[in-house]
Amino acid sequence: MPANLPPQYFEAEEEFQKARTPQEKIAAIRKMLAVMPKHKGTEKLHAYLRRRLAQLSREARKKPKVARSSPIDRIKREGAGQATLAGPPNTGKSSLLAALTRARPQVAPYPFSTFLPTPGMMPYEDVQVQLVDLPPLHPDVTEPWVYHLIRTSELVLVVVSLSDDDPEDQVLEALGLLEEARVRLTGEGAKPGILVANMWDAVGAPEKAEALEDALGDDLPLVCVSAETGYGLEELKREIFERLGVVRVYTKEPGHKPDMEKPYVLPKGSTILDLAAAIHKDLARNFRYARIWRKDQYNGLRAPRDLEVEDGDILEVHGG
Ligand SMILES: Nc1nc2c(ncn2[C@@H]2O[C@H](COP(=O)(O)OP(=O)(O)O)[C@@H](O)[C@H]2O)c(=O)[nH]1
Ligand SMILES: [Mg+2]
Repeated sequence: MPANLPPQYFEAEEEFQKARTPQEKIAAIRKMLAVMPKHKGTEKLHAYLRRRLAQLSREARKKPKVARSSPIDRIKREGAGQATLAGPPNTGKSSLLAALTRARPQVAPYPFSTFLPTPGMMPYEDVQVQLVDLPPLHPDVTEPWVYHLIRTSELVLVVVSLSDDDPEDQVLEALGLLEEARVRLTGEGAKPGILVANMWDAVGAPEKAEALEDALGDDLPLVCVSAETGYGLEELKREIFERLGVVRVYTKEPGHKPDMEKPYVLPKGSTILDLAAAIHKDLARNFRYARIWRKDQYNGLRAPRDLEVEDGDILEVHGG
């Protein structure tokens, strides 16, 4: 039996085709059902449209998928490792990021001027280290994502100010807040950290730095700097690289000079086989042997695959 559908039905069908949202589709189907004559010939179509309508209503009731973006999504890991800048308000964390990288975070003479994590790349010799500036640590206002970024970074720079009356108190408060957030920077098995005493140019800074060294020097390496004058920044860069726990390994092809431009950066404790895997996974599988050049020690010696590589090693890896 022919359905004999009226022209309004086909109009509604066209609206359905063009509809983008479940709501628009539902409206079009309701219209199709409303204008459709009801008789034996339209029974099946009617049932089909009712089913479709129920399905679309279910879809429409589901919560719309809003893209919830977290500040963490702003940080894409890059370089030889990641160090976070943590500490009380107004100690010069953002100023340090600006002094060590090309990033231009907001620097302000008042506290709580940093709201979002800001990454920057710090050049050190032939590698780059990612520094991440953060809002300050404070018992009431610090959001959980700040601690999350600290926890997942390789190194924490605890920045305090030598212009503060009591920098030691600043350190203890920061370490306490970090510990509450399950980030322990002192003691056995601690996460790598550096105590950065900024504002070396402030009046009375050397005396306060000495007191800090006496109180905490055994627990955390202390580096005194001034983001303003640049004092101590080279030492800080070196300390950052050293505390990241990585080594740079250079490679060479047989009969060629080594590539001293682009080192492979590997975690300390990596072996020659780990290096082979970093070069190419097939090379680790087909590993035959390697030759190693190490300052004052090896000069092209054949080395076993489980030899630990050291910073500055040059390796020639042979696969089969
Ligand atoms: N004298 C001096 N002032 C600094 C130094 N580093 C930062 N400041 C100032 O301290 C204030 C806070 O700096 P900022 O980087 O915003 O601190 P943050 O809140 O820890 O990010 C600003 O007015 C900076 O200009 C420094 O080494 N010496
Ligand atoms: Mg800041």
